[in-house]
Amino acid sequence: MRLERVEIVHVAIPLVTPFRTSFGTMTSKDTFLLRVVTDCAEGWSEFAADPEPLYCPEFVAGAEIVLRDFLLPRVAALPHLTTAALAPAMAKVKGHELAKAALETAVLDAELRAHGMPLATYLGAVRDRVPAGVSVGIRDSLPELLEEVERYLAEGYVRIKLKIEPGWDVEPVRAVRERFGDGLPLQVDANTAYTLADAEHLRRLDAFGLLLIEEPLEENNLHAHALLQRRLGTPVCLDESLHHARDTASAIAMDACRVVNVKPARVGGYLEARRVHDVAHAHGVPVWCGGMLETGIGRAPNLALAALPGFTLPGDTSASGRYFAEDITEPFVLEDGHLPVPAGPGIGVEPLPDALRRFTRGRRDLYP
Ligand code: OSB
Ligand code: MG
Repeated sequence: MRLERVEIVHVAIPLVTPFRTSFGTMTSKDTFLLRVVTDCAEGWSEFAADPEPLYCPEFVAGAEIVLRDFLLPRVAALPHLTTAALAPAMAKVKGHELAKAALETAVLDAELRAHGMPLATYLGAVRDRVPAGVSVGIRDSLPELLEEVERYLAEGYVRIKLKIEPGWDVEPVRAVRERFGDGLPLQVDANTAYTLADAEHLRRLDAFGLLLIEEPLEENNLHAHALLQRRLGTPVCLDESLHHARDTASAIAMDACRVVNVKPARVGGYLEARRVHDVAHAHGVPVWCGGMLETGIGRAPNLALAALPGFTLPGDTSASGRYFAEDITEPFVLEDGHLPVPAGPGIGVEPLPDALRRFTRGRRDLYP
C-alpha cells in the first residue's frame, strides 16, 4: 500500500452519566479519530486517551503532535506500507503507545479492507459474540450505586466492575454482594489509588469472593504488586502497569498479577495486544479486554480481540447505550448479555456521516 492522506477528526460526545474514577470524572468522550487513506482502501481508528493525562501520560493534544512530527514522517518514509512494518518503523520513538496504536489500527483497517478480511478473522477469533461486563463509576451514595448496578443487571450485563478508591471500597463491595448475592461475577478497579501500606485494608476485600482487583498500586511498580499479591487471596490484575508483551511476561514471572487486562491502545495496537494475549494464555493466565469509554470506532476492534481463545473473562466492552445516547457508528446493542463480533472487513464499522458531522469539533490534515 501507499500512504496518501492522514486526517485527524476531533470529536466530543456527551456521556449518558458522568463516569467517576479514582483519577477523575469524565462527562464526555473528547478525543480524535484518525482517517487513513491509502491507494488501496481507507481505514479508521480512535485515539483512546483523554484531553488530560490522568489515566496515562498520553493526552489528545500531545498525541496529535507526536503523530504529526514523529510517527507519520517515519511511516510515510516506508517504501512499502504494511501494518506489520509500522511498529518497527516507529520503535525509535519511545513510549506513546496510544498514539502508535491509533496509527497502526487505522492502517490495519485499511489493509484488511483491501483484502476483504474481518479483523476478528485476522487476529484468530474463535467466537462470534462476546460476553459483556460493565464498569461502574464511583457514586455519591450506596443507594445510587445499587440502583445503577441493578439497572445494568436488568439489561443483561454478566459481570460488574466497581471503581474503588480509599473511602469507597469495602462498603460498596459489601453492599453489592449483600444485595445481589455471592453468584454475581464481581471485580474492582482502583486505578493506582493505593500503596503497599494499604495491604491489610485491601485484604478485607478477600472476604467477598472477587474475580480480581485491578491495578491497586502505583503504575509500573511490578515489585510492589508482587508483594501485595503474596498477601491477598484476591487475584491481582494489571492494567496501567503493562505496556507490551515483554513486561507482561515479567509481571507473570514475578507473580505481580494473576489476570491481565488487555487494552490494545495501552500496548501499542492490536498486533502487540495479540502477543500479550499469547504470553498470558501460554502461562494459563486469564485475560479480558479493557475499555476506554470508546465510541463504536474503538469498540468494534476491541470486540474482535475479545473473541480470541484466551479471553476467558468478560470484558469492559459494554453496549453503546451504556456510554452514549447516540454513538458515532451503528450502535452496539446487548443481546442476551453479549455483543456481536463485527463480521465486515477491517474493523467492520465506520462513522455514520451525519453523527460524525454533528460530533466533530475540528478536522486537520496530518499528512501530507
Ligand atoms: O481503568 O479500565 C480503566 C475507563 C477509562 C479509563 C480507564 C478505565 C476505564 C474503565 C471503563 O474502567 C471501561 C469502559 O467501559 O470502556
Ligand atoms: Mg483499569
